[in-house]
Amino acid sequence: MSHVLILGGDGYLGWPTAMYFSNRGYDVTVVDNYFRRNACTELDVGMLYPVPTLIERAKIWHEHTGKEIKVVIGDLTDPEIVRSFFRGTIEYTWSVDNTDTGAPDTVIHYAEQPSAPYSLINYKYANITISNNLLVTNNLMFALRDFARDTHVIHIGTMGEYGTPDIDIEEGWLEIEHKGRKDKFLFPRQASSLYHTTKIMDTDLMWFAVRMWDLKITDLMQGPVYGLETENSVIDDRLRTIFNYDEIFGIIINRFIVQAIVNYPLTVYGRGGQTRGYLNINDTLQCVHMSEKTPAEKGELRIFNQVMETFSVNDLAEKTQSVGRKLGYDVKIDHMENPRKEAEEHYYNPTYQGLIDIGVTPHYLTNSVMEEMFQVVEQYKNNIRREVIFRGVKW
Ligand code: USQ
Repeated sequence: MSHVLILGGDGYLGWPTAMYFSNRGYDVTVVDNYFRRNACTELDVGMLYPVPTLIERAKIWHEHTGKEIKVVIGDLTDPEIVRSFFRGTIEYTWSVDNTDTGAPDTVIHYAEQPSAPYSLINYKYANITISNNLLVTNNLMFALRDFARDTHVIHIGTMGEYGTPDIDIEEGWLEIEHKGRKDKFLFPRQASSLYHTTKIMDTDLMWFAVRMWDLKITDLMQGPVYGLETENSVIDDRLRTIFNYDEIFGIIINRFIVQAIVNYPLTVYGRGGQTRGYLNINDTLQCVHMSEKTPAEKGELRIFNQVMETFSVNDLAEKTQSVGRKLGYDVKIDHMENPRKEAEEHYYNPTYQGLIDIGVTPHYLTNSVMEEMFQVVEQYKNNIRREVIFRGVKW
C-alpha cells in the first residue's frame, strides 16, 4: 500500500489527515516536534480541551482500529531528520513493530508555524516563523533532490499569498502579455503578514526545485479552515484535533462560536468587510486525498485554490449571531479597532474549480453545520478562558 509521510502530524490538520489516510489503508508516518503545543504553553493561550500526546493518540487509534500510525518526534529544521525518511535510517519514537515502510510515495507538508499574529508578536517570533518554515521546506526539497525525485509533495500554502488584489485571483498562475509577447508566471503575490510571506517564499523554493530537479509538487492555497469533528474523531473524544480559540492560533469561525457561547461580543476587526475563502476541515481532508490520488506530473508545480465559499467577517458574525440566538445565546457583535493592517473593504473574486474537477465534493457552512459545532464546543464551555480571546497583537 502507498506510504504517506505527514510532516506536522500533531497539528490542527495533521492529525485528522493521519487518521483519514490510515483509515483508508495507507501506511502512515507522522512527524512533529510539538511546536504548536509548546508555543501554546509558552504564550499561555487556552486550548478548548487537553489533547493526548501524538504517541498516545497513535496508541488510542491502534486500539480502536488495529491500524498503525508510526510516530517520529523530531525537528524537521534538522536536515538529517528529513533525510532519514528517504534513506531508511528513521528512528521511530513509536510504532507497533519498528519495521521500516520504505521511502514515502507522498509527503504532506504541514510542518509550519501557521499563525499570522504569532509571526508579528515581535522580532523573535518573526524569526522563528521565517526560520522554521523556510528551513523545513528547503530541507525537504534537497532530500527529494538527493533521494526521491518521484515522491509527490502536497504542500499547504495559503490564499493569503495573493492578498486582496483588485483583479480576479487565478489558481496559482497568470498568463501575461507584455509588448506583444506572452508567458505564464506565478500569480502576483502580496501577503499581509510575515507568516503569509513565508508561504510565498515556500512557493518560490518549491518552484525552483521543480524547475531544477523535475520534482512533483502540488501547492494547495488554503483559506481559513473551520470545524473540529471528522469521521474518525467521532469514535473517541481523545482523537479530536487540537482546537484553539485564542487570538494567536484560533481561526475566526472557531473563535466566533466560542465567543458566542461565553457571551463575549464577537470580535469583528474594523469594518468587517474583509473577505476570505473558507472551508470545512473535512474538505481539507478530501482535497489532500484527491490531490494524492491524482499527483502532479514530474516537473510540475500544480496549484489549486483550496476554498469552498467566500464570506466577509460581517457575514460570519451575522451567521454566528443568528445560529447562537436560535440556540438561546445572547450574541452581540463588537466592531473593534483592527489590530491588523489589512483592507477592510475590497474586491475578492478567487477561482476555485481545480479541486472540484479532480473529485472533491464541497461541504458548505450551513446553519446546521454551525449548530453542530456549537454543540461540540458547548461540552467544553467550562474550559474557556475569556482573557485569551483578545490580547491585541498589533501589526
Ligand atoms: N478576524 C476578525 N476577528 C477575529 C479574528 C480574525 O475580524 O477575531 C479577521 C482577520 O482580520 C482576517 C480574517 O478575519 O481578516 C481571517 O482571520 P483568521 O485569523 O481567521 O485567519 P488568518 O490570519 O488569515 O490565517 C488563517 C490561518 C492560516 C491560513 C489562513 C488562510 O491561521 O494558517 O493560512 O487562515 S488565508 O486567510 O486565506 O490566508
